[in-house]
Amino acid sequence: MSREGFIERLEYFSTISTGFIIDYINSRGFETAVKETMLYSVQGGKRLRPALLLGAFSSFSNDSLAAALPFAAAIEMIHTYSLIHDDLPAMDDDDMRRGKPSNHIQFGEAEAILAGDALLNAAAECMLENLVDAGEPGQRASVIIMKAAGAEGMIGGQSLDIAGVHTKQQLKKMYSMKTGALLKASAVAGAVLGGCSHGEEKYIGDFAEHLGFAFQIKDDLLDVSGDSGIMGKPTGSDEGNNKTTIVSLSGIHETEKLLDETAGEALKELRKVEADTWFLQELMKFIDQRKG
Ligand code: GRG
Repeated sequence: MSREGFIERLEYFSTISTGFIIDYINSRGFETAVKETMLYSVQGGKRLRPALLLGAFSSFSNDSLAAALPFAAAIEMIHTYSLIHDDLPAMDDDDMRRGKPSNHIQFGEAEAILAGDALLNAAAECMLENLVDAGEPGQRASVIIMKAAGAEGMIGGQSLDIAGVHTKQQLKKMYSMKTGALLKASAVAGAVLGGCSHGEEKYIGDFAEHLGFAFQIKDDLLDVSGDSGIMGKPTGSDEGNNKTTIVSLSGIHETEKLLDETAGEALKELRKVEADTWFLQELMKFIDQRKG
């Protein structure tokens, strides 16, 4: 499949998951300020997690994507809630997100907290409403997603980050929970919904662990050398906040080498899977080469 074919597919996954999320929020029976604040933050973003979920699903199933869409939407709503809460003054205190003022800058802290809470709740609702149709794979996918978002995954990682990390080992553990867990859950939930075997689930999980680490390595590199216009947020924030990152511990050259090695490891795992994983392979390369 060509690079153009990949970008077309990525945009398609992004369009359908965004459409699903916006329709879902709009279709809810409430007309309070929180609807506007939720809709504000779900717009924008690369939709990497829905792409991973839908790409993994398509590797194992030729069925309509409709079966996987509620789960892709749920994971993106969880990711968006984490960004809203992460930007709050009590957390990372960031004023810009997705190329516009962060939710709390636009609407105030109280509304931003509620927008995040409501998105997390909507994610659970969205999956639960589809459990009858999605059957046992849907139940497993829901558990995979909610666990990855919780204290064993993303929230636990945020807690480790707040406590402070100083060594490469601590940093890797923190990254694997804070950002890696949700990325891994996206790929594994998609594969499970698509009907992968037990063995394939393990390979997809290992692939996604490497992909998640590569994503974070790239994020650290972009913070020192990225284009803030493309990224939709200021660069240099890690150094400004005195944060330990892979770049601060290893330097740019070593970090670039580590990124190549980690992306290579991810692709190696995919070669163990018999299903056609072309989209996931291209997504790994896209993350490696992304500029924002
Ligand atoms: C506050 C509960 C809570 C959790 C926060 C994941 C997380 C935990 C915070 C995110 C903080 C952050 C900016 C980490 C750097 C890596 C990262 C997740 C970047 C944003 O993800 P992208 O690049 O964003 O996929 P888009 O906007 O494209 O979706």
